[in-house]
Amino acid sequence: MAEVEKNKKSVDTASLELIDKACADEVSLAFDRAEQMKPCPIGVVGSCCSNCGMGPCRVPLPKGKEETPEGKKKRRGICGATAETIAARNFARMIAGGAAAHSDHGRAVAELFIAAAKGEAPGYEIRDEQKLLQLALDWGIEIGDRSNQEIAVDLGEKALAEFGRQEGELLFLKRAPLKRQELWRKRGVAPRGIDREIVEIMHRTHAGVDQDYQNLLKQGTRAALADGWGGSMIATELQDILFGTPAPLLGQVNLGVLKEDEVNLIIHGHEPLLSEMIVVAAQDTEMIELAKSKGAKGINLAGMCCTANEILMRHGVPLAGNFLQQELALVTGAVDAMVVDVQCIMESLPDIAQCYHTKIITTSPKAKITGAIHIEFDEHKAMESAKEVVRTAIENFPRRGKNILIPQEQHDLIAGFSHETINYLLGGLFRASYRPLNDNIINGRIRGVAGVVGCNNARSTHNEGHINMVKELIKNDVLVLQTGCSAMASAMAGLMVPEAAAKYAGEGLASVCEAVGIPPVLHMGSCVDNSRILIAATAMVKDGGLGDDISDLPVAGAAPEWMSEKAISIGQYFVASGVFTVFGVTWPTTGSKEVTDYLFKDFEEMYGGMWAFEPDPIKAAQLMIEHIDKKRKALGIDKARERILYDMEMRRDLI
Ligand code: BF8
Repeated sequence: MAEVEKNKKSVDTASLELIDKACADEVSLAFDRAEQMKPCPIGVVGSCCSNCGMGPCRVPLPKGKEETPEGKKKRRGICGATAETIAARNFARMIAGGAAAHSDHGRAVAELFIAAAKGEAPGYEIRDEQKLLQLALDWGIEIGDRSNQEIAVDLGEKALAEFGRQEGELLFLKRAPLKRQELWRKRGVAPRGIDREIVEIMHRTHAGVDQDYQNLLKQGTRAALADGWGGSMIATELQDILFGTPAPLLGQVNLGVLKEDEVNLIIHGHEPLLSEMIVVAAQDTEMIELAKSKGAKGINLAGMCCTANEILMRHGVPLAGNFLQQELALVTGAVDAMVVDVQCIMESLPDIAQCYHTKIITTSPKAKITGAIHIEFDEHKAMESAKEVVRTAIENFPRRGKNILIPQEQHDLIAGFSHETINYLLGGLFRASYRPLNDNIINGRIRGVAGVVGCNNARSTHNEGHINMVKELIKNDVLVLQTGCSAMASAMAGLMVPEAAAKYAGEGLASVCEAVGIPPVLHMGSCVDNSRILIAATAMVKDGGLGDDISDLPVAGAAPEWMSEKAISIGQYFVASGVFTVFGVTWPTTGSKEVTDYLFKDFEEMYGGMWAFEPDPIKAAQLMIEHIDKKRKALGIDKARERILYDMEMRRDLI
């Protein structure tokens, strides 16, 4: 493989080493398939409709031509659907897919939460009592002298009812700034039940229903808000109560976390319900003894994708890698089992596993893969399920072959930056607040805050977009909050340790990070934990001095390597919450200028936040900085940015 070509696949040396090994082992990877199969040029811009049996209808713009009134008339599907309707329907369906994935995750958490509170799920217990009581208060659940279990049953049932709420508004909307809530009501996008909004997208995008692209996008917005301020937020909050709210801890990232002399079990997917129990099962003496009897020194757990983020944030379990590294983990030849639940799991895994010795284990009745072993996770007997998974990995250890390559790369990172932790780190236990952050934004040491999130995409160089964008932002004094695969990319580049501030951040941001003792890039968790970023933004508004809505804040969002429908839903709820959000790689509505302009321009007037598309991560970061500066100007704090060298005493004054 030519050097240039190889380097285009990833910027991570561990990944490049394994891409070479896969080539030698004749294993086909997503990187190779992306080269062999180019995207359909009509589908990629949202101009293909396959919603009925008369199609698929393709309505592309004539090549190299601007839209003409005559041409526009011709761009219709068999049913008469215009290019605008088709692009908007496709976009809305992407939101529905993404919101459904996050929200069904939230529902599974709510169901386990209720079972745990009723004592029907042994092994699970309430870990964050303070958060339980706070949420019960917020939702008007009686506390009195009731036990935590009684309160938790009511809370879980109320959370579960949010999915099927037929009327009114989701309870968590009340957490948003008042002005934002009013805007959602005025625009008619304050969501009812999460399921209802998703079903309504599927109804409206059926052939012959909603044929007004603006009206379709309105429903898309409503469903996306039901994800961010509903399903995802429920998942995050209930997980915190049940498994513990994350606090800063040291972790490691990259495929170098695998161990040659231990049983390697990778936990991959999204819902932390089973993985929490696997963490406990792997520490069981019976399991450790079994591993030793098979010749291993111990059991090494490592995470992949968002499950990795969940168990890193709460237990410090190392991160093996992000989305495009799942196949590469198998190529090491050192993974004895990979257990998966739902979302972002490549169907190629069992095939690749056959070239080595790895067992792929599915656990969810919602996600089976041909060629995998299925060990169904039963929350009522969670420890039994977890032990069976761990035992399967251990028993497979002696089958490990000699064709092994574990790359050296692994980096330290500090994770665990929940909203509560940031609040505490900034303000202390008794005066926890975002005030110091706001003050440092107002005085210009911090220029603004960016959320950089989302996936890897085999159509762009693995991790390059994330790392370049984040470096550009922190260099320009923008504090970066991260989740998902994006967070892992930054961690692999060494950006999530406190020393990164002096090395990569601008002078102002570095001085604040050094004074508080935080990295310039904060890991806030998995993709459902983007809800933590919404809460952080709201806390900034509520602490004062930066306007009275999220759209007034000097903040921006991005997903430079997005690929999942979940990313589209996340982007849409950020935009509708007032955040300028820029995506890289590709944009799925460019087949219709009207639809794209509506999302990129008109949305700003409607919601204060809007979309943008820019595949170059540095240019995208500059767009974000421009937006941040625009907001600073509107707040009258643009003059405050000064350039001064700080001595120790001045640094102490920063906090
Ligand atoms: O939910 S960032 S590739 S792993 S979709 Fe998937 Fe994208 Fe990674 Fe997590 Ni989020």
